[in-house]
Amino acid sequence: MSEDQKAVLAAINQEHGVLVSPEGVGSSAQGEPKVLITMGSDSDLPLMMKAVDTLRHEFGIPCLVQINSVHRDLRTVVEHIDNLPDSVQVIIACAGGAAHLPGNIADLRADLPVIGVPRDLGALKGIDALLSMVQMPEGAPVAVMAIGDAGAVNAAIHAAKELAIGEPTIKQRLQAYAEKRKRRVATQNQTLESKLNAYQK
Ligand code: RP5
Repeated sequence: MSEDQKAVLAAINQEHGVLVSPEGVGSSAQGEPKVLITMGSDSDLPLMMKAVDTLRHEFGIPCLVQINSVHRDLRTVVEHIDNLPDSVQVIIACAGGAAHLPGNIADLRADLPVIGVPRDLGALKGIDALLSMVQMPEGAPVAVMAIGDAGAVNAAIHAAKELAIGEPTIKQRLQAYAEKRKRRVATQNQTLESKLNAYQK
């Protein structure tokens, strides 16, 4: 491990969250975190791993992952979000139910873009989280993604697009990702005739 990387890891503590990168998690991770992925509970983690894995495996972007609950421990959320490492340029925040986390963070960090991911949870299946994120009053915007899996993946892509403004390598990885999606359509067309034949009576 390089001296620079040792300094990055030494500067990250539990107050900042867990570093995750293409190389691994915690002490196995490398690079400076560019994104904070935060969520109200570790029950959101299966959903948000889709954002973590898209960021690190598709775009090579290291992130911090941290639990922050505005209905269980609001004071600690304020401390965490006030003291992010300077390298963090985008925040992705997920919550279910009456989902105040992204909106609260948008107020705390007027200097950083906040992307909200509504979790499909409970009696209202994520509609409650979607509306509470998207209907932010004027002045504290949250860029809200779709409810559930698509929203988690899209949050990572959106964060990568924001970072790509200043980083050509990320721009190239976004273009490679788009090419991969195009190839999927071509492959589907190649197998279409046999699929149509299977519908013949
Ligand atoms: C929200 O409450 C969390 O983001 C989670 O989506 C939801 C339920 O949390 P748990 O009861 O599973 O901890 O704050």
